Amino acid sequence: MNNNCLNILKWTEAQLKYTYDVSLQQATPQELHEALGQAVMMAISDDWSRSKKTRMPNRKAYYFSAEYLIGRLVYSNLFNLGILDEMKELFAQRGVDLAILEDIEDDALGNGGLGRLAACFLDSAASTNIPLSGYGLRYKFGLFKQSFDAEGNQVENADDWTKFGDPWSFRRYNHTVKVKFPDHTVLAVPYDVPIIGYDTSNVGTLRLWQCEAEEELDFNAFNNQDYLRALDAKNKAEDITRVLYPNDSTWEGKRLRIKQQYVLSSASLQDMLRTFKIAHGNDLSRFAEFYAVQLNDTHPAMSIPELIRLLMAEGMSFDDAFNVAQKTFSYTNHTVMGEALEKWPLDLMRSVVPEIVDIICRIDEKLKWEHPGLFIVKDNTAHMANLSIYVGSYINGVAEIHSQILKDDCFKDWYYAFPERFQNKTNGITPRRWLGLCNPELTEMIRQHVGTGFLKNLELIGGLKDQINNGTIVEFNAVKRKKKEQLCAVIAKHEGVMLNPDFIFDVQVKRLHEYKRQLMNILSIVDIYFRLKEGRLPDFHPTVYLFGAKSAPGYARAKAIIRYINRVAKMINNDPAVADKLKVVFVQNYNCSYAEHIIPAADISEQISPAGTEASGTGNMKLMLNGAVTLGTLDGANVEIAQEAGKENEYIFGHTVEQINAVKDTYRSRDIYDSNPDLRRAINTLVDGTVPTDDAQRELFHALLDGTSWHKADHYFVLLDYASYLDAKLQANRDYADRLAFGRKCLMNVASAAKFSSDRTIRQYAEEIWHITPTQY
Ligand code: 26Q
Repeated sequence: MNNNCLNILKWTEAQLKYTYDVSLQQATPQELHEALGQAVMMAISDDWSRSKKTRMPNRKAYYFSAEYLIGRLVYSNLFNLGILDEMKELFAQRGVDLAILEDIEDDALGNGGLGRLAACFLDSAASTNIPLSGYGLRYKFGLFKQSFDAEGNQVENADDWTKFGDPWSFRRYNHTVKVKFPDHTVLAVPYDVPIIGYDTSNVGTLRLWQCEAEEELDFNAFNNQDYLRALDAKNKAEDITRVLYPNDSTWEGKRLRIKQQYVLSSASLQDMLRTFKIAHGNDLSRFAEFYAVQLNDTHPAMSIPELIRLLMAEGMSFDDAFNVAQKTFSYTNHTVMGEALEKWPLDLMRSVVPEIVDIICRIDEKLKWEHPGLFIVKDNTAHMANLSIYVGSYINGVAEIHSQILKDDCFKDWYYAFPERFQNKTNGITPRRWLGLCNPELTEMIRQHVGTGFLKNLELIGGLKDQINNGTIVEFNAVKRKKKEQLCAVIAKHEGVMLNPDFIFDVQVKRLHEYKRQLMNILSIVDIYFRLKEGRLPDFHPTVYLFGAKSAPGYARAKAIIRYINRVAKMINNDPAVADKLKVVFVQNYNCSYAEHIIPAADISEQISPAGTEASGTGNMKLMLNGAVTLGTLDGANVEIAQEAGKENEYIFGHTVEQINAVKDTYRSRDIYDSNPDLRRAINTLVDGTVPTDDAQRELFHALLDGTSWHKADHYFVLLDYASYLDAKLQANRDYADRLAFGRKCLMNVASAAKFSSDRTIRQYAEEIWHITPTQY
């Protein structure tokens, strides 16, 4: 038995005793989590400090991100330490089932893909010894918790994720920095989260800033019995990191959001300047020789003017500071959709960060002098993406097709001026969490056929391709069946719905957005439902359609779609005529931990955005790695998934980017509605009383068929792609009957997923953008 494990157990028991006065067996899940977390922190502390020191002398990279969706840390940390099974065993011997920690809530300091990508990157960098640290914000409330009311509405509840403590971070008050605003100065207090590498003693760091007041209590006001005002400064400071903005994919011009972005930028850069001086002395002109900063979208783009400001405050000229900044920063774009691009009104910005605005304007003048025709400031508005391209070394998209669209379309003029800056870095996912941890059964099966090492070197998984035969397919199908049984238990517990693991599991899990077309999915289900009742699909293999998605709280259309899906689910699930054929489940509070249950059980992965809208997607990769076939458009990373696994092993449908561009100006959804009676009947259920209707559903109906003042009808081409979508969906359903042929497709997906390891992605960032090499131990 591993010595480490026994120590951790011993320390856990000691912590429980002296902080809660309980035994291992008496401890609540929260108490056990707290104590075990502290014990693990003790166990890794030497490795952590050694890792920091070893990195010190060389060039390092920093990931600046407003979001980190790290999920539940307790299992993944034990997993990466290689002791998860042993610890489970040790606890079991003492009558404690570590599964009780399933009650522990996720760290959800992110919305979706962009935040989860940041977490995967940190895992990959730590595991491959790449010297990368993360900087972010420690929101008091992460992404809201979601439930559904009796009508099927999304209800949001605050995610008070630290209410039982936070054993996975250390508060480092001695590294506190001050961040100045015109009307107050706040403290940014760092909390360091260790990023434990897999199969290495390297431990990386995620440093999260929490805002606090310099003076928590105004004693003058207090003495005058003005108790509320006595706390003004405290609240005003703490407000800044109070809550994560729950929008993904739409930009919102809120002043508090500027403050968040500025705190992230300023605090992180001040911290880097401090460590620079310790390691390399006072010659700040050499800053970029040692530090590279990756901007995770434009959310931290105020770092660019802020670095220039800080360097000028140390005596550097504007031109020299500009050059340092340009060599330091690179920018990753995560969206092609106009409404997501950050454009800040200068007046609003000036009222919060006046000096930053002055510097942006100075940069803009320089740009317009050098490149008339390009701009950062236009109509008194700062375009943060343009700023990031201009004062940066590289800009990259997150899948081949996305990076191409950036060059051809969104940033065409910029590509013309700076072609050498444009790169692609196709996204990836960490195989530790998304295979090893969430699917130990499949991991073990793969190990038996290709040996160990593939969780660290996913290229090895390709070795499976030669071993796909009836034997391994049967084995794979048995694993899939087991994961479905486990998921059924989870769904029974959390949703109170009983599912049958013999059904096909068809899964769409991602944020709720019109462009992701959950509406197209549910319309096809309604269509299938009616056809089944008419006996028109005699050989239909029983299928459960699973949805998991949160809507931004202010996004009325997305909320209407959730409600409609829930109403359809209720109708179908209560209809005995289809009980043995069809189920629809919309799980509540889809998050990282739920994903870890759903993804291994999926047969079909729905990736159905219109071509040219989803930058990459990463859920598509997680589902592929766990042996689901993709039912998808040629959008984002789906293109590369089909390339890697072979188109014959996916269900690709719909218009391509070129085809959409060719028809979009003349496209009339109503013509399709008029000519396709099955689709018409499905769409009519939005308004005809088949399920309870309401104004918002009527609005969805009209948006599909008539358009609105701001969008033409069916902006996301639901009707355009519908027929080929349904064809592909029904084809997959027929193909499933041949369990060997279908299982072969699934295994081909598993065996072809190597490219989508975030280890590969992060290595490419290191080599091609940051120009850094792994630390040697
Ligand atoms: C911006 C300003 C104000 C408030 C919120 C925001 C905001 C927050 C989050 C804007 C966008 C986001 C998140 C975007 C996102 O998750 N994009 C996804 O990034 C993934 C990783 O690259 C891709 O796989 C997805 O295709 C992309 O949608």
